[in-house]
Amino acid sequence: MARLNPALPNPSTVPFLWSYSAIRPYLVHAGNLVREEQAERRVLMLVNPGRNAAPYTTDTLYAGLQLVMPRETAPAHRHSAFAVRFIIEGQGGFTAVHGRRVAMKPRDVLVTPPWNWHDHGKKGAGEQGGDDEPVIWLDGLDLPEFVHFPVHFNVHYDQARYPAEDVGVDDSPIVFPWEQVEERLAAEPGPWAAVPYLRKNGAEIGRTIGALAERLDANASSPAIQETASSVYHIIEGTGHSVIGETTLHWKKGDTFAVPAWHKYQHFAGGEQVYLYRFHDKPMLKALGFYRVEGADVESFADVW
Ligand code: 1HN
Repeated sequence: MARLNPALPNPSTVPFLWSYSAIRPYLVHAGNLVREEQAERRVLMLVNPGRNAAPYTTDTLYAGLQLVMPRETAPAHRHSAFAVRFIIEGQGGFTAVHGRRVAMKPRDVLVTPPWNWHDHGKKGAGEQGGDDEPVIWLDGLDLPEFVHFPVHFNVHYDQARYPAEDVGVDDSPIVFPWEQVEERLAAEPGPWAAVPYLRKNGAEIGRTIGALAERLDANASSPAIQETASSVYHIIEGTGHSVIGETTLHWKKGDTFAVPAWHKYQHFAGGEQVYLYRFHDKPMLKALGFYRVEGADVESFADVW
């Protein structure tokens, strides 16, 4: 009974940082080792040492780095899981989502809604906009939920690519161009600002997962927050550190870190401007009635009939 009714949230995952410069060589090595036909998706899973098993980056969120080599196709499939992708590096990457192909530009965010056919590719040297380098992005998926709800479906399309037409970034609801996000952040007052990625109708990008971008001016800090949501953060630009519970994580551009539920967290920028990308499980927690944040009136969490 006590185990089922703890006094406080008790996530198993721990605050943890994956250094881009430390893990990128393994991903690039996998690009040469694991052939296109051997892997449906070539991903370096960011497995939290607190659980030591995929798909847990936090207890409710999966994060991983995905790599596509020039002229490759990560073949078309569709699944119940939702995905949000932050493009880290590489020119000439593209993703086709349910019949519409869009460019994957560094710093843009792209969404793959549930049950949409999707395949990813990358143009090679000699193709317009392509070169010999891989494209690399950060995937965020709601995969841990399907451990509790074992109802996940994944099907393969019978060809590598689902038929798709090219669509401009401005005409696609699944792309969030960085230039627009940067402008919105610049328009916010104060040394710390956060702007959410939202659908045109104002809804969160996913039923399970939401995302936002944050700006911290040089030497600024974010407000300290303790909430039942967990998050994955990625450093778009700058250096600094975060205090998460009892842990301090120092970060720089390209790094990714996990913030488990109910660990008080706060970010501190170094001597230059910082941009952070974050995805979190707040939409799911709110839908289920599990969202709670320290400092709010606890009586407001009573579901009074
Ligand atoms: C998946 O389907 C994708 O569709 C990315 O790009 C990462 C990690 C584990 C299982 C399925 C994708 C994934 C994945």
